[in-house]
Amino acid sequence: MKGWTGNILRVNLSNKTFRKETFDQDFAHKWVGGRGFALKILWDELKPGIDPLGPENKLIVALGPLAGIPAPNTGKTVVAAKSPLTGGYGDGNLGSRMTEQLRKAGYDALIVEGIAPEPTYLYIEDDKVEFLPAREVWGKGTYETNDWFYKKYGRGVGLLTIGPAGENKVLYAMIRSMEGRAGGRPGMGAVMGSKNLKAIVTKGSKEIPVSDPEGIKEVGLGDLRKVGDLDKRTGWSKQGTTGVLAWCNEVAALPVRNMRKTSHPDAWRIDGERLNAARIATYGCPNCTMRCGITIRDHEGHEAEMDYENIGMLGADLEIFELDQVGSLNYLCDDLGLDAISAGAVLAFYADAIEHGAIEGDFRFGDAEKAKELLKLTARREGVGDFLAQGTMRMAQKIGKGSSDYAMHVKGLEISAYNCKFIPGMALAYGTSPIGAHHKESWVITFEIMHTTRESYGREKAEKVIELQRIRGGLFEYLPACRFPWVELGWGLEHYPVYFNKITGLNWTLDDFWKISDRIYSLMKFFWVREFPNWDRTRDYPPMAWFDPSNADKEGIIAGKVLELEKYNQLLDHYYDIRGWDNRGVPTRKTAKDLGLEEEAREVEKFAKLE
Ligand code: PTT
Ligand code: SF4
Repeated sequence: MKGWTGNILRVNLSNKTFRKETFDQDFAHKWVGGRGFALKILWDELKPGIDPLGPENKLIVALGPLAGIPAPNTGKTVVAAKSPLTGGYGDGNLGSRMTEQLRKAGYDALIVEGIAPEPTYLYIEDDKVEFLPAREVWGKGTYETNDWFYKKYGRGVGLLTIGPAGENKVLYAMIRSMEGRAGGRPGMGAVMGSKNLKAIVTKGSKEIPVSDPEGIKEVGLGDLRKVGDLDKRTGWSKQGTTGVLAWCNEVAALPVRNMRKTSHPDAWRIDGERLNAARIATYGCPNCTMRCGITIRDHEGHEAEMDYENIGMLGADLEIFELDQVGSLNYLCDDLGLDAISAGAVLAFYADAIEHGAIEGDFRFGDAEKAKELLKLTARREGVGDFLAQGTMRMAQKIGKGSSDYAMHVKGLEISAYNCKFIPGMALAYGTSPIGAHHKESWVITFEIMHTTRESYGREKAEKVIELQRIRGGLFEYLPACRFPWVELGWGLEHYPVYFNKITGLNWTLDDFWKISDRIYSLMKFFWVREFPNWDRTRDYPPMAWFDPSNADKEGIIAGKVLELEKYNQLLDHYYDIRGWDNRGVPTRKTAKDLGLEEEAREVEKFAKLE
């Protein structure tokens, strides 16, 4: 079986044991890698209802055929577990040297089980696994932690770490890797912290098995150069992801004031042009010629790496328009190991609830210094930080007084930086994202605004959401590879079967991939239904604030407009119909059979009847 190592490393922190396991061709061909592997392992091995922060949850690090191969943007690693934030399936995808090192060590996936009796880090070098004390770095920020490990093992090792937020099980703590990279929004850092696991360090010396090594080198390296040239020609990475901020402001899609507003006259002060002008360094993931990370000097003099989502949520949504202050908030999230999207959303919701008299507090929109203090309290779970550490869904449940309507999350995961008060297709993309509200699954917003009308709730929007989910939430998450060459530069999807076939020796077409994407999406839904057997379609709704006429913009291009619930339900019906799911949003028996999920369907039927 070329293209896969065929091995999974299983490590148990409770009793310090490990073993190398193998998987067969059927497993490889059915789930491919990355998200596919992680999901199937978690489905098979987790008992429903387990505590995500208890010993029974498992942290999966998953790779796949493209991981670490010389081809465009193949430095991505998937981290996954049952999410403590949402209670459902959770994962994230981050650039890391772990991608290549873990594969060179001989594994396509790592399963971490149990809880270490004391702060620990894992050191994996080929067939060797060590459980080592992490006392010296426990409590330290991720920058200092990374330096400590780099000093000990060199900068070339694969390294995943958590900060104090993960150690203290903040429900939206993330995992950090190399410079400027973070992943696992639905609390993957908290799962790592609950296991007393500060870091995973990996070094490998083996060859990654490839069917046609010369062929992939020739095509892959040539294409890496072409993608780099394309990037230079278009100038995309001058502003990177932050180029979209000015556009969101212009088209009334920017999150402002807990998403109550959709644009702001001061937004230009934190846009991509200002960011590029303030740039002091550039960074990127391994195997990438685009290098989209932009670093600036923050208010306290740190080097802060910035992306659009972070600026949107920590800047515009909090009405903080000093770029260096937004940089400081971003730096703190990175150092403490907090997801910057959820952290921004939580603070915005807190300020909003205070403003509406639902809760007492002294935090106001625009107060950067107080926001920094709150982030530090959150990571340590001190004082009000313990409350903020739970995320908007639980905060709203505790506050009551109708605050759930403006807690901006779906399924417990905070909405990222696209305000869909009047963008039905993108609202559907958030509603149906299989890990909670994340733009990564289907960024339909540009298609919707540039090529259709915002007024429409037509079937074509549901079709487009699914088409993008197949590519973004499917293909790029299980190969895995960074999707930016395709999204941002228009690098054709037809290149990916070429890489895949040279690596595996197979002869797959894009249609083969879409079936796998659909299989993964249906199994992710089964995962949720098994955890929440009384599943109903309201869980696929965005927050009620987007349907509330009193929340409509008072001026501007969408003045007086909000989403309409009845029409959103029609759009959801189209979506379910195309997917072959029933009107609760649950895959039918027939769909399960068509996707090769009969066994999984039998399992889920123990919890909820299928149609
Ligand atoms: C991702 C989410 C994103 S998505 C951003 S900015 W983006 C935020 N980044 C954070 C950060 O930084 N620090 C922090 N403390 N919290 C952060 N939270 C937010 O997390 C990321 C890039 C980006 S930048 C995007 S869109 C693309 N995402 C990809 C993806 O998901 N899959 C894939 N196959 N390719 C992708 N390419 C792009 O990668 P999560 P990264 Mg991250 C500092 O993982 O959980 O999905 O959260 O991966 O290596 O940092 O690169 O405008
Ligand atoms: Fe990483 Fe950006 Fe390159 Fe993608 S384009 S691999 S996110 S540096």
